[in-house]
Amino acid sequence: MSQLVEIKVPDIGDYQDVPVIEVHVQPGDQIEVDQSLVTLESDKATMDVPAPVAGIVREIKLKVGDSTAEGATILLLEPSAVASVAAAKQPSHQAVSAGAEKQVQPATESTPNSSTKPVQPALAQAKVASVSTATTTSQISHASPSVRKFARELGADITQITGTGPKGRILQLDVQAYVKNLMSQTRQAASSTSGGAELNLLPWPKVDFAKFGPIEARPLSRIKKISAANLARNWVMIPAVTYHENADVTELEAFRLSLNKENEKMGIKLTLLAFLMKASAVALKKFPEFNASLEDDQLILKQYFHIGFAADTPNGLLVPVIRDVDQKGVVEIAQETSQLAKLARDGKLKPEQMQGSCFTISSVGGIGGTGFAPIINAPEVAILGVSKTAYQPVWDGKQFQPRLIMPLSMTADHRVIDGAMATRFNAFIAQLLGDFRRTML
Ligand code: CAO
Repeated sequence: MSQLVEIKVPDIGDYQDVPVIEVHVQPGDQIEVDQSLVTLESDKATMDVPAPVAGIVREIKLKVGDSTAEGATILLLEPSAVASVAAAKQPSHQAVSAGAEKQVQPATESTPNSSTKPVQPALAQAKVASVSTATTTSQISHASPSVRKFARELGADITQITGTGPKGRILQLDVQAYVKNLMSQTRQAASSTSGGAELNLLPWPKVDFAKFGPIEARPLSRIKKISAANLARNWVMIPAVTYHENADVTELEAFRLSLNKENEKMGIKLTLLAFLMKASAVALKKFPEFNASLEDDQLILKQYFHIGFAADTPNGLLVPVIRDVDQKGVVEIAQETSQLAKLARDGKLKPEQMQGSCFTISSVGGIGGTGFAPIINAPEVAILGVSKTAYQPVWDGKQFQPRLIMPLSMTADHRVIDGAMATRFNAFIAQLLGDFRRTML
């Protein structure tokens, strides 16, 4: 009967009752020197116990969930001929000093927030003692604690990863490549039209804010979560450019105020938004590429003119849609926007009232601002941002005149709309707002 060695937990510092979080081998496995046997996790660090000698695992004495400490037996190993020389020279059941074997790299990883006390330079090496018994073989994953921890954090199954390091060791790069590959497969399966973009971004920074002062964690509303995902995709996927223009709305505003005075008793209020909608529908007709969506390699040009408007609600941003704006008058548009904005604020908008939009207007003019870069509401190709009108001195050739100026900020998808066309579109809208009679032409 061949001689067995008892592999023990080496010096792990002052820790007692350290939980076993992974057992990397099983009876019958052929293992090599330095191969990870188990991973222990103290409150400060994750530590791998590497094999001090090569051989075949005969019996495992620890399991996941056990608590252990220095000197506890991990497993019984039948040393292979070459690697076992040093161990075989030792008498049965007698511990071999860790330092007597090949030196092993420290294999610890501090957890975030780990305090000042350093963990002992790793599990330098498992202690070995000899016993007796018999043999078989198999292969297992080979990775450092930090790489195992990294894989665990990403939810990656380390046993499925192929190592490219020395002796097939799994490196952090291998884990990244594995996760990247999985994500890319998932994306391809999820959407054949996604374009296959791979960002290869760094993980989001994790900060324990409470370390710096009091905090309150407030869950995002359902609407915010949905719009966050949409906005992030649109921001990343669309090569967008924002073009700025000033519209002189002095006459338009005077006209609007006079109409509102006339219609006061009927309870009808015309807002600038209604005029902007009407002007946009006229501009979309003149510039069909703005009334379009990019689908694979073709542009879908729409022959209807439905326009969405961003509505600020207590639960987040919603975009109600006015249908067939080109066929409606400003009064009707104003009434519909006010009804839909109320439904949005009351959380009563129906899904169909938010669908089918060709172009979106985001007006923060009632609040303020001098310009901003709105994010396109995909699959649309442009969005018009509107900021607060204000009197500005405008040179008329002889003198400065006080004119009411509305800042327009239009973001366009550069894959469909180039800078010249975008600027023409903006200038045309400004022209319509400058003399609203032009919308009838
Ligand atoms: N410049 C100056 N004043 C403006 C203006 C502008 N561009 N646009 C509107 N106003 C004024 C209105 O005239 C009104 O004043 P009076 O009550 O004296 O007439 C006041 O601001 C409030 O207007 P309103 O908000 O009632 O009406 P609206 O049609 O301008 O806007 C709506 C409706 C739904 C767009 C708006 O309530 C809203 O939610 N805006 C925010 C949109 C938003 O969040 N966009 C950002 C999206 S990206 O995060």
